[in-house]
Amino acid sequence: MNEKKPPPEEPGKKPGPNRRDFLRRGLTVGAGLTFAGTGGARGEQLGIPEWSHELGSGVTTPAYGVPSMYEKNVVRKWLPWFQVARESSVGFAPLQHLSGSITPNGLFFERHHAGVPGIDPDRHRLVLHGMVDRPLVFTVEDIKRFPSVSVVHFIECAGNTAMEWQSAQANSVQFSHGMVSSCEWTGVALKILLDEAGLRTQARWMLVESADSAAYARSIPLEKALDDAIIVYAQNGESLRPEQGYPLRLVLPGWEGSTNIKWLRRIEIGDRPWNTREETARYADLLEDGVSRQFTFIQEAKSVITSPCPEAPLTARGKHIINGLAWSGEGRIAGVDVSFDGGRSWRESNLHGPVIPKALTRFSLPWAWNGQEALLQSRARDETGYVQPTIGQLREARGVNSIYHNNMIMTWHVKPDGAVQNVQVD
Ligand SMILES: Nc1nc2c(c(=O)[nH]1)N[C@H]1C(S)=C(S)[C@@H](COP(=O)(O)O)O[C@H]1N2
Ligand SMILES: [Mo]
Repeated sequence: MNEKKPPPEEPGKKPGPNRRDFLRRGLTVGAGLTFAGTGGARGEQLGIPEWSHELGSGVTTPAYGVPSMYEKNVVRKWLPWFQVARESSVGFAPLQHLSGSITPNGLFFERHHAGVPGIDPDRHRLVLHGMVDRPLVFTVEDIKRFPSVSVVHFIECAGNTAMEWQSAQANSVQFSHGMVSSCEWTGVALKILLDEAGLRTQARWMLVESADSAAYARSIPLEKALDDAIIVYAQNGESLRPEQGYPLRLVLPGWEGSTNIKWLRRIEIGDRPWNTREETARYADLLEDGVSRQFTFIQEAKSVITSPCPEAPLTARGKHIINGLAWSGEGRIAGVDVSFDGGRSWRESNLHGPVIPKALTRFSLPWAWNGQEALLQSRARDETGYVQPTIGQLREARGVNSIYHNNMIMTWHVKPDGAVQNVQVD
């Protein structure tokens, strides 16, 4: 399959001798030009680069394309001291390198509680049982025969930005916010499968369980299951990646990452939550007074500036575009305000459409930077009227024992030399 055969000549498209001569002459002229760099300070001699006078490599090898060799630093990263065992691991998405609002599949953040199982789709089954009239077993092929939907949604781990509850920690947008990503998901509305099985009248909750070795599981109110839950098999046009749940995954738009069960094998319908290990020992918010908030499913509005940021400092004075990402688990982003003075004054940024509910939305604002210090912040608002809180407001409401659901306004301190540092302003 991967033998290198030259592609057949296309007679109609072959450049004639005249065109070639012209190109050669054009390049020779270009070769002597002196270029002023963006800073204007340093001129650069540009010769004819080797790629302009050598044949390229024919059709792409490897057959599944990979990014340019010059993009090798655009990768997921993990922290050596933070959950890198096979029992529990996190890979953070490089938000500072991304454009637009879709995360490429190979850069989607990953969070596993028992590693990535290597599931053979032909041997995988999805069981739907419990308080239903007709228990059902689906193959992956069965699922693909139902009418499908393709929708763009973010997934964010409830633990994204967890390190910042007590003080500024991660001097990196990849580590402070890289547990959010967004894809176009393709699959079947869960409601269709539930209708097929027939819900009993007492049915209120469902248990969703994984085929990984941890049998990772969560309880989900049926209201959500019947609203916009999807059983997905594809992301951004191709089958789910193993690390995103191949071959079947539950997507609950706008709800905390941990409810989006990967490698989904079982749905049980019942009349109350199961209180799984994930619900009792992991995904609860402990408040200052000892009360533990359970089933805090929604990822509320949040935003972060991804350029500039600690990984992308300002390298020259003059015109810049501040840009970043905003999202809300409640619906559409209505607006994102940007502050240069740590939240004392705000300017409205531009949203890059289409603004899709429960999806990442890119925002930007031009900025002339002349070496002045700044405390850069972004503040998202969503269509429900909710406004992203400050860390002070969050601590007042939830104390500092919390791990999850930190959607605070992030502050980047821009220094006179253009370096950017994570700081906290109440
Ligand atoms: N089966 C299974 N599903 C899972 C997990 C897991 O470890 N096992 N992790 C959950 C958590 S905590 C998050 S944040 C998301 C992460 O999804 P991703 O790895 O596709 O980014 O998957 C959720 N679904
Ligand atoms: Mo998570």
